[in-house]
Amino acid sequence: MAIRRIEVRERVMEKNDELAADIRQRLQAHGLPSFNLVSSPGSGKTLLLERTLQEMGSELRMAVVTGDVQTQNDADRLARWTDRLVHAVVTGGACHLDARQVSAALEGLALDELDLLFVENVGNLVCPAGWDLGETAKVVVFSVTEGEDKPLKYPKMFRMARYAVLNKVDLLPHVPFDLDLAVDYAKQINPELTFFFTSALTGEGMGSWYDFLRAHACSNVRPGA
Ligand SMILES: Nc1nc2c(ncn2[C@@H]2O[C@H](COP(=O)(O)OP(=O)(O)OP(=O)(O)O)[C@@H](O)[C@H]2O)c(=O)[nH]1
Ligand SMILES: [Mg+2]
Repeated sequence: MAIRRIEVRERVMEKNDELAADIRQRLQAHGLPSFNLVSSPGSGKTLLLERTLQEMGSELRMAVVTGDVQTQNDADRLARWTDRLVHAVVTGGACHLDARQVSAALEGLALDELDLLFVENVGNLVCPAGWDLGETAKVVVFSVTEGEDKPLKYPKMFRMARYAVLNKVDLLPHVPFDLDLAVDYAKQINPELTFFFTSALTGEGMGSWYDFLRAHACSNVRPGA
């Protein structure tokens, strides 16, 4: 029984990797970068994206696929800041998005009319690490209320990510959190990580995040340009 279950899981992962490769090819054909935001629940993924849509929406054409175990609350929040479709994937219990769900969401998007694609994964520091969604890079969002040791306790997520957003820096005066130590721990796990220090609430540090997005955005020609 146990052996059979392992085989099934391997087949599921194999199928996911095939679909992810297909997504990556489709996005690359449009020169479209995609960032998969992963974090523990409540670190600020949705607020970061809300502010990004609000403040960068006139400059960059962005679409979001957002996953939640239950409710489409995040999609409702995000839809307030964009006229583009926000895809809500309700996983119905699964603790991560998979490539099949992202692939289905892409069917509804005009990829050649976008500059950036975001995926907001289910809030969980374990499961989403192992699932390739065909993204350009995973961005781990890590807030100052979570404790400095999270990179050491959940190393796979920090190893799989290329970028780390240290969010809620507005709360630093109120919580015992050593920012340098947190960065040090994260770098022990993944020396390649590039960091952003933000408050999605006050807007502090968002400029560097926006510069990064500008630098990576696809320059798909706008109609009439
Ligand atoms: N003080 C402060 N609060 C923040 C910041 N970013 C998010 N929050 C608050 O933190 C809570 C969770 O934020 P969300 O954006 O819903 O977090 P999330 O990562 O999308 O959560 P899940 O989708 O449930 O995993 C909300 O009450 C936000 O207003 C920040 O930079 N500073
Ligand atoms: Mg959210």
